[in-house]
Amino acid sequence: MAKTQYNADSIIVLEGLEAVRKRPGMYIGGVGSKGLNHLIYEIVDNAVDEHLAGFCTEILVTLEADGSCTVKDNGRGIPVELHKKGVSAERVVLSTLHAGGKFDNNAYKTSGGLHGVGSSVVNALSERMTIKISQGGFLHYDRYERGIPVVELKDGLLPVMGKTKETGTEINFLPDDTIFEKTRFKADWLKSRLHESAYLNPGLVIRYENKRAGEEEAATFSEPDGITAYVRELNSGKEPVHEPVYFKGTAENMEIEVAFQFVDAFEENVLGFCNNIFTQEGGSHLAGFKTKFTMLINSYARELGILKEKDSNFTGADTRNGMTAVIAVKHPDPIFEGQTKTKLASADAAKAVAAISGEELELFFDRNLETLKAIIACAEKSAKIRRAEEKAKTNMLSKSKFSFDSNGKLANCESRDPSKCEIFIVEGDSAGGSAKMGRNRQFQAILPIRGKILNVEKASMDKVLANAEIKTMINAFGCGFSEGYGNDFDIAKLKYDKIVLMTDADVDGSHIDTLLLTFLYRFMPELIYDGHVYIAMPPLYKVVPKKGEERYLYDDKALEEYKRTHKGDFTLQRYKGLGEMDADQLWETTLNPENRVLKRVEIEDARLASEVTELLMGSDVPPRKKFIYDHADEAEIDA
Ligand code: TSJ
Repeated sequence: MAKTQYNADSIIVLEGLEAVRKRPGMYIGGVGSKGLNHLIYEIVDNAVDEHLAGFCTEILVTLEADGSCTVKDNGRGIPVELHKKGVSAERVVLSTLHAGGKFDNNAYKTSGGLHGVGSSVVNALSERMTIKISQGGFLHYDRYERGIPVVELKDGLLPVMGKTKETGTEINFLPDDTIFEKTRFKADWLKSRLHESAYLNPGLVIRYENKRAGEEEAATFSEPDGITAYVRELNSGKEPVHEPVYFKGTAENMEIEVAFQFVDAFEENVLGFCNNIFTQEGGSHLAGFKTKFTMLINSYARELGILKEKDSNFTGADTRNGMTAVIAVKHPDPIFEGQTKTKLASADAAKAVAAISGEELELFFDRNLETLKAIIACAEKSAKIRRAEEKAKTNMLSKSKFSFDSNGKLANCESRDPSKCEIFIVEGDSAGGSAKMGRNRQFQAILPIRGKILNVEKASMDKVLANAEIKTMINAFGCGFSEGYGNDFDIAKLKYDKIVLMTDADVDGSHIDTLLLTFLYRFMPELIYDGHVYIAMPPLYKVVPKKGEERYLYDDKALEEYKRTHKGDFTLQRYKGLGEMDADQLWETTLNPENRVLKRVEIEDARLASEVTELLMGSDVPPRKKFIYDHADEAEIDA
């Protein structure tokens, strides 16, 4: 790997570290336990980067008895020589805010989001930090207090404490208790994160030691089998369907590694990493793998005659029924998005992962027919259950057309972090069923509603509260409601950041939107003022060109634009309703935060809102729909 030369240009001096101390949350996400532990990861990641650069094989992390943390590696040692600025390069590294990527010692340094904010941030937020660097035969020493150096330099250079034949960096730091709510590192979180780093870096040995009174322990994390061992560990205690499959490859300047294994269970556990960072919110690398995997399983299933001509394809979720997978990519310049900046947004990662997965999976399945058949059997099991569920729902629907009975109620999400959760109010049982299957169950809840919801403007209070759909919504949102004299509403208790109305773009759908918004205006107006209410915009068209990629188009303008810019033949499919889309299409077009179009419902103030409620109560439907969409259009598109 190429060495980076140090010069002043490679360091961007943004501002003093005082800025970090003023707004620590901006740099480490928060001043609670999560932000606190993040300090250690930030330092450890520097040592892991030295490993990735090819110079470090061992890292030791110690939770000291005095509450501080020590991280030591056997790399080259942070450079100590005189920097252009007239001080030791070490001073520049630890006291200058530098943008991720500009001070790299390897091509895949963690950057973007909360990652790679740099050791200087940890320094600024530490009551004290001491640094020992073994390099060039000497042990060099430095010390900071709240980011300010307290050791006197000689001709700009660090004092030497003694001689050594070793090389490496050792950093000890104590978090500042005037900044953090608590300063006790979470040992369990740390261990699990260190183990994760060991799985992702098979050549690296990470030793952990806890010297705090009453919790003394030591552990070594070394995983020469890498992510294959990770998948085995994730599946421990479950019944494996086959041995783990592993492959890697390079495409688009990215290194890609995949390991997966199916177990006999109805669950899917696909984890993604980019540059050793866990991408909690998923992203393009996972999308690339999943798309390719679904395609291949379907085409093999047809080739083998398991899917007959009359059978419809397995959905993506079918093909991943029972799958545990780890997908790790190394990207030279990743883009992270999402609420917690843990979603990989770089489109080239999807392409690269799909390309490598396509080649390698074909090679593997062609030689391992038994494994292939076992995996297809998992998909068949899922499809069978899915079809039975769909049938049961259709039967139910035809039996009791507009009743509000308890069947098919809220399918909640797993996450209990309201800032990440979304609830989709979905019109119709078939769309509700597809949405339940197509969603990301981690953070997306589905509440199917059926028929027309009660018009709350006209109904009496007890009638409103007796209504099943309304009761379910009030319970689901968790924040109570306010009405005239009584006010029970507490927005702090809201369980979802986004409430998304998902109805067909026709008269009935528009009527349901209106009724739902009326309900929200009257009982929980703050949800709208605070921007929690959205309208989903499913696509109107799908175009499939003779050559090139198929696309979903969300309005007539987009269709015109497409016709103008695409010369060749294409077929045009018009979507009339949500019910026409299967679970995967619904995910692709309307649920997936990467592709979907959401419009936020915005109302300037209460006065306007009450006028709107009146307007909404008029008898003629089209103007009401128009109002909602006109206003929705002013809102920002949530991408
Ligand atoms: F930055 C830090 F303080 F957080 C930190 C850095 C903490 C720990 C535990 C280790 C390290 C670290 C940095 N270990 N190894 C390195 N390597 C370098 O900084 C380094 C060494 C040599 C060269 C070179 O081009 O010769 C370049 C770099 C970046």
